[in-house]
Amino acid sequence: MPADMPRLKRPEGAPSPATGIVHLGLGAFYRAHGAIYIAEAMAGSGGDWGITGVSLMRPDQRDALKPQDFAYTAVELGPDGEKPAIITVIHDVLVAPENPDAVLAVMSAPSTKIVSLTVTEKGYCHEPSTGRLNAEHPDIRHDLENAAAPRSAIGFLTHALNRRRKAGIRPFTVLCCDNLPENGRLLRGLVLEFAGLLEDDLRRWIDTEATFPSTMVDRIVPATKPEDIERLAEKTGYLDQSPVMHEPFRQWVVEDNFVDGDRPDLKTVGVELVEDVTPFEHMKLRCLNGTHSSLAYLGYLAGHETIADTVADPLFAGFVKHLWDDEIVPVLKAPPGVDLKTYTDQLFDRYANPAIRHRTWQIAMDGSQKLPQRLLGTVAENLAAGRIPKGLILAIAAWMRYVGGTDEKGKPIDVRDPLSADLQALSAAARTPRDKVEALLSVRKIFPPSLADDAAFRTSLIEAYKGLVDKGARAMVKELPHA
Ligand code: CS2
Repeated sequence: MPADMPRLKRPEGAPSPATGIVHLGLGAFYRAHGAIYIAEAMAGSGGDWGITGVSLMRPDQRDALKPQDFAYTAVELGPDGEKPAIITVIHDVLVAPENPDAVLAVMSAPSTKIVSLTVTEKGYCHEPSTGRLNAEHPDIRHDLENAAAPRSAIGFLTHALNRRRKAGIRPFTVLCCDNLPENGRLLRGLVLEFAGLLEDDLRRWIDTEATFPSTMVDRIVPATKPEDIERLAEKTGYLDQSPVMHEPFRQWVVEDNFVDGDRPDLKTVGVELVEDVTPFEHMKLRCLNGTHSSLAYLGYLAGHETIADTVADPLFAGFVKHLWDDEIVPVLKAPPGVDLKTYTDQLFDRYANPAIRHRTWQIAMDGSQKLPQRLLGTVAENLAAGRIPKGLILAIAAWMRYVGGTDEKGKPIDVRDPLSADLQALSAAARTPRDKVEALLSVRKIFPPSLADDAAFRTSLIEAYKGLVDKGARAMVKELPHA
């Protein structure tokens, strides 16, 4: 790339609407999904729905985007090549630790109508197995004492809502866009729990006045790699330090429950506005994210770098179809108007897209926060129906092997998980495969007792884990039906 390559700039005449939305957690996913829908809704129907992004931890996004006036390129990676589009809907990015007051100020401005979030599963400071607030979490403890300088998403939401209440301003709608079951209801529960620890009146006000619509979000957005930046520069002739790469497919299902009905015109840009998101969320979390995690742990152990590489291996292609046909779909209720066979066939094609280099290692991150909603519910429902879902159980065993921190060649694995130190220590302290499985099953933040104590589940999990140690991931996948 030539050293004097011009930097991407906000195009002349791009509209600059006032901030109507504050988004917490400005990662690649939101910039390739929600932000694009909002930009299209405004282009078609107008409205002041400009976005102020907030990074809760690091300054990287702001530092990359600011010299570009917060414009960035979204690159669609489809079968007929790469299609870049310049997105200009974000007009400021704040870095919360640098100036938490500025974040609270924009969240409590009367023009802000929606606060949306993609802070990842661990950003909710909750217990994945129960959905309750982890009141012992250091950020939660800090935020209960520091109304003017919170750290967590829950702290920012509640303290900003409190500022609005005290100033006589209507609350904003809280729009959760993370892959959590009934994400709006869950987040509402967490905010109410936190508010209740502060002040009963605040809790009551949020309970009656604010809304937390649940959403189902879907688009595969692998992390941008340095070579993506280079390739894009060569193609476009400008340097974008923070483009996002995404597949053509997208879906957003949203409960139409906004404070005072105030929202962008989402319907005209393909957002499905429904009364109950739950069946859509279950379908997506279990069919997509559940198999994504299964392929990530088993694929990683088998030496595959990406999801596309993993399903290009016929053994794993058979495995994932077996998971859908025999273990996941039989215990799933289809959302209205959806044929699950068509849905999972399409999922397979999405995984197989060779342009999407989505690393198994990336998806393997934060498994302790993902397992319950992605895999454990489906396993429990199979067991209740008298079936042992051996494929999903093998995936859980692969997660256990993965968090042990050593791969099949004896090399260390870079395990990224908020519980990684505890999980690795538990695994290391146990001697036999049985002891290791039992030690990890005792982690109550992940495994509810009803599942951990199920004898058939335990036996099958120990068998699977032993098999992974003795024979390896590929051989174990091979032993399953259909594979
Ligand atoms: C993936 C998701 O990283 C992961 O855990 O399973 O990010 C997945 O790509 C998206 O949910 C797709 O909508």
